Amino acid sequence: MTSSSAFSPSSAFSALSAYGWDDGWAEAFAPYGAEGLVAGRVVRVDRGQCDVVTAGGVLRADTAFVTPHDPLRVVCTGDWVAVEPAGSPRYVRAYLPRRTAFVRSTSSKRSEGQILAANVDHAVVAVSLALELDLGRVERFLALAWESGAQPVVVLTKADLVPDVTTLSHLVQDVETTAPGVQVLAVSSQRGEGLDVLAETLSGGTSVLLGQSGAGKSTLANALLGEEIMEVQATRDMDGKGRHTTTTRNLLALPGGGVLIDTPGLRGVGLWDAETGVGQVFSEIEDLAAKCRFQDCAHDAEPGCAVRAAVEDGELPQRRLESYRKLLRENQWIVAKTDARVRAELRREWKRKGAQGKAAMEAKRGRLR
Ligand SMILES: Nc1nc2c(ncn2[C@@H]2O[C@H](COP(=O)(O)OP(=O)(O)OP(=O)(O)O)[C@@H](O)[C@H]2O)c(=O)[nH]1
Ligand SMILES: [Mg+2]
Ligand SMILES: [Zn+2]
Repeated sequence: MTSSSAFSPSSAFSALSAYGWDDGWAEAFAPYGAEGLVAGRVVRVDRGQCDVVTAGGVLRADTAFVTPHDPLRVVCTGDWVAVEPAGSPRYVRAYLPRRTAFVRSTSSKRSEGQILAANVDHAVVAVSLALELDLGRVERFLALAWESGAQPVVVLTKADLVPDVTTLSHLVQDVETTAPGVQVLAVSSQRGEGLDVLAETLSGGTSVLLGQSGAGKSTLANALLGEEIMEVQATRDMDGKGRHTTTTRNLLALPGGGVLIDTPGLRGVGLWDAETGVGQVFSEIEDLAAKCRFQDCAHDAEPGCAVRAAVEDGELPQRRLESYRKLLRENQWIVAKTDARVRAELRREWKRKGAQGKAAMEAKRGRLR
């Protein structure tokens, strides 16, 4: 972006609209504007500093005021901020209330959430076709995406590596059954297939690219941008333990409209309080569950269970039910680590189950005696 000398509120509006500025942001920013602060969007955060795109160009600013102890309230890529017009350092004074936020759990041992991107409309889950499809991982990314408030899109990358169209359409179908309500696209950044359809989908709003390291996110970003902006790794080992190429997040305006945020590959995608997200990923299971005889059916051994009936009919894959249970359990665990009330409820439940299990064991032993 070049800096403009003719700085006026209307030119500010048009310069920032390519970055997603709209009437809602203008309204939220108004009190800061009255204080003489400058509006901008964070394109990169880097150890206490961030780059902010403003109507007058990209500014570097200090984030000390917007780096509180709570990791979910730290300024991040995608935030709209109010920056001081001058100063050395120049400070980000506030960020505007977020519409959506993409949060993951940082590690399985700690209950800390990490915010990856803010104000995102589409979450693009990049899945490489160079590796065997891991539907469980796709479901995990989708749960996080739904929970964030963004609309997920699954992009199967490196389609040029799939030997024939029949195999490719089967792969797309497999992912489609795993992702109800989600658009699934196969693309090749190398050959260009599928890029126009994707560009169209992303043209309205802000999108974040998610996926494992090596999935081809940065290559895809470059292909959509039509220029080499993101650094791409030349070679890599296929086990996902390799060096992460993209180390900082970047936000860029797409030529066909829309804004794209590239992220470094996520080694672990821990859920972060994603019960609603999990429910949406497995919407067909939740629909079936509504038909179970008991409202609190655990789909184990209860009579009149519509979910188990669907598994027996082959209508619902067993893998899918197990995956659903696993993600729900994991999510309960995350929530339990953070919310004392839920934790207490779970403990009571475990005690009850433990007592039931013990009674059942004793009864069994009694019969054997
Ligand atoms: N054959 C083929 N290879 C691709 C395609 N897109 C990306 N690659 C290759 O996949 C490798 C990884 O690509 P990147 O774009 O760096 O992957 P990334 O998801 O950004 O990785 P991180 O930044 O580490 O998270 C590179 O060697 C790319 O050349 C494609 O469409 N076809
Ligand atoms: Mg990358
Ligand atoms: Zn049931």
